[in-house]
Amino acid sequence: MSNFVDECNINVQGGNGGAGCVSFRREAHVSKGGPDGGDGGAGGSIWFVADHNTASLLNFRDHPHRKAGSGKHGSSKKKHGTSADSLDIKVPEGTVVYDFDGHELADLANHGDRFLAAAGGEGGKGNARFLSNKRRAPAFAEQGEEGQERWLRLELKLVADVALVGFPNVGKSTLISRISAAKPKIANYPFTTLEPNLGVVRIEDDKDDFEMVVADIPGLIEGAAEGKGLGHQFLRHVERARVLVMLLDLASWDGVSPKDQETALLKELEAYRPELLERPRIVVGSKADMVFDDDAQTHGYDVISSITGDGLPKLIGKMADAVASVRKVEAELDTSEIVIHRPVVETISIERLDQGQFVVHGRQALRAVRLSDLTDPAALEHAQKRLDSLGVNKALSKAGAREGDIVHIGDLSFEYEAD
Ligand SMILES: Nc1nc2c(ncn2[C@@H]2O[C@H](COP(=O)(O)OP(=O)(O)OP(=O)(O)O)[C@@H](O)[C@H]2O)c(=O)[nH]1
Ligand SMILES: [Mg+2]
Repeated sequence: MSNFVDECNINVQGGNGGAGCVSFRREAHVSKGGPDGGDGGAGGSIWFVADHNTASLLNFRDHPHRKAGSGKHGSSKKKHGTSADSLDIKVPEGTVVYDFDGHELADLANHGDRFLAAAGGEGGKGNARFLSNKRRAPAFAEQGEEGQERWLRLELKLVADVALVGFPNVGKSTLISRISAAKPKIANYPFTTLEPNLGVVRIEDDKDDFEMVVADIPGLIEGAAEGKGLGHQFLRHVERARVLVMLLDLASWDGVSPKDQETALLKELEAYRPELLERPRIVVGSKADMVFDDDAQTHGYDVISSITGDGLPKLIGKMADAVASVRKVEAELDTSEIVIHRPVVETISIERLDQGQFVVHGRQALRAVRLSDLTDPAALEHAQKRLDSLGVNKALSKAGAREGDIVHIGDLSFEYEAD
């Protein structure tokens, strides 16, 4: 069970920043007032947030794309565009985030841990920001930055919330196959299950979805704690489960009464690890369709039938309640700090193509040339100054650029001129 890995690929796209506005004040007696174009709003970022009520990555299998909203454009009278909200995507505790090259980017171990999956684009500055002593009427503004887009890979090592415990052949595998998408082998003989099966049980309601991982383990028999049967090696999985469901066969073929099954199971759990008796436990009789529904035969237990479905909603509800309250206690005990993972700050890098061509990479450099009108001489001058102060020219000469080589930054291409 410990190597049961849930995994998915997810595409995240931060929202684009809104464009800055080019606008001039209108006044009755002035033909062209000062620049008053407002800034664009920032695009929304996408965060992965570890959440203890999310138990699987199932959600992303069929819908792998997530996109945050874009910022609004700035407008005249220095009105700034509104920024888009960031988007929190809930992932289970224990989700590990990788890029497609296999590098681990984050390990969201505890409830509340956050990872910036895709940064939203910054809003562009309006022309009001480009006013200077020399430049009285800037006719350009910054365009919004595009949001970051990438594919990420998520992996989760599942740990069971609920373990199904019972004698062989009582219907554990049948139960998990009814309440989750797990497809274990089911047969009418003991020790059908040789390896634990995990299934995710989802409860969808209007407020919030609730998920829990259920483990169907091989049947336990008397003496399991000392190594009899198959149960022993799997008791350690029971050990990690938050809640135990003890399944008692109401129609046991060797006629062991449910009460005696319960007593024997408790004895095994205790012999293996006495603390297991403290674990929240739900006891339920299985195969209710095989007996008359009276106390003499159900022995006063809650009962289910995985064949007819009787009692399953009630059982699932009880399991969810028990799991939720254990998780709540854990969250209160949890003193771990919230880890915020930030992306590495991108610096400028130069890529050399053949035939005297160079590409400049880096967010700041791209931003310097992302202006609304690069045919405007003042805009071009502004861009060049910024590239210079970012050290782009130095970096180009270091990379071997010579007079006349072609340099590409974003949509802009120009001839390199040595100082
Ligand atoms: N009539 C009836 N039969 C059931 C029910 N649940 C399971 N069975 C049958 O009981 C037999 C054993 O079911 P399994 O689900 O394989 O039992 P298990 O507890 O997983 O058994 P092991 O893996 O050997 O421990 C199968 O023939 C099932 O069809 C039920 O609710 N009603
Ligand atoms: Mg089984």
